[in-house]
Amino acid sequence: MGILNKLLGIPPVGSEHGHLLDHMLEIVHWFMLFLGLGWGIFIAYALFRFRRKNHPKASYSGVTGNASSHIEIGVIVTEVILLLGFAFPLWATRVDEFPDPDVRVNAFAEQFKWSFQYPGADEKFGMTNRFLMSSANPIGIDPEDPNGLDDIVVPELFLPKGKKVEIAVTAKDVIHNLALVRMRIAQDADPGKVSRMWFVPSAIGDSEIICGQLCGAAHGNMKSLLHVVDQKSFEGWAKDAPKFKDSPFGAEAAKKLGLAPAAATLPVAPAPAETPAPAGAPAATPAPAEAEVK
Ligand SMILES: [Cu+2]
Repeated sequence: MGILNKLLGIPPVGSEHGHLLDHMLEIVHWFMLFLGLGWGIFIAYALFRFRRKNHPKASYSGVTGNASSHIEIGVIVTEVILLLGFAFPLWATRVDEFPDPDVRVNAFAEQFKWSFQYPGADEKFGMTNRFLMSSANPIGIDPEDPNGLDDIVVPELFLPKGKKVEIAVTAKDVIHNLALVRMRIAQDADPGKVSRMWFVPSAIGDSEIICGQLCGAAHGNMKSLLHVVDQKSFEGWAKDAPKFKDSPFGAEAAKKLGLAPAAATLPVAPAPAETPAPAGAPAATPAPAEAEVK
C-alpha cells in the first residue's frame, strides 16, 4: 500500500480489483497534496510580497505573463489523465461486463439493517414480493414459490475467497448504499430498483459492512459484517444455515405446498393465529413473530 493511503488509514484490501483502486487513490492524493501545498505556498508568498506597507495602492492591471495559464493547463492535463487513464478504465472493469458468478446474493436494505438472501442448494432464488414483507418474512419470500423454501436469509454476509460474487442490491424504504469498504466496492440500494455489483474476495477475514448513504436517524448504526471464508467453510455454512422453510412462516408455507419437513426438525413455535384476512391483504403472519430469520 502506498505511503499516503497508509497515512490516511485506508483499511487493507480484500478483493482482487482493490489494489487498482488503491493505486488510483494514492495518485489522486499525491496530486491533491501537490496542489494544496502549491496553492498554500503561493498564498503565503502573495500575502508577503504584496503586503500593504510596500503597496499602499492596488495595481489594477494585475499579473502579466503566462505562468498562471501554463499551471492551469498543467492541472487540466493531469486531471484528464486521471479521468481517462485511470478512473474510466477501472469503472469499466466493474460495469461493462458481468461474468458468470460463482455466488449470487440478493441484498435488501432497510432502516436500519441489512438482509441477505442466498438461493440455497437449488441455486434458485424464491420470488420476493414487498406486500409479503413482515417481521417474520423480512424480505417477503413468496410462500407459494417452492424455489424459496431452501433460501437462506441472514443479517450478515458470508462469501468464499477467490470466487466471483454478484450481489443484487435493493431497498425496502429509502435510498441506502451497500458499502463493502474492504472489497473496495459499493452499490446504491434504491427502493423499487435492483442494482448489481460484482467482485472477487481475495483475503479471508471479517470486515465491516456499512451503509454509504445518509438514510435516517440511525444511519450510523446500519452496520453488518462480511465474513470471507474458504470454499469448504462456505459450503459448510450454507448447509447448516437456517433455511426459509425452517422459519415459522416458511414452515407454514412448506406444509401448504406438501413439502413439510419432519416435525422434529421444526423449531418450536406457537401456531399462527387464525385470523381471516380480507381478500387481497398480505398473507397473515404467525403470532407472536418469533422468527429465526431476522
Ligand atoms: Cu442506510
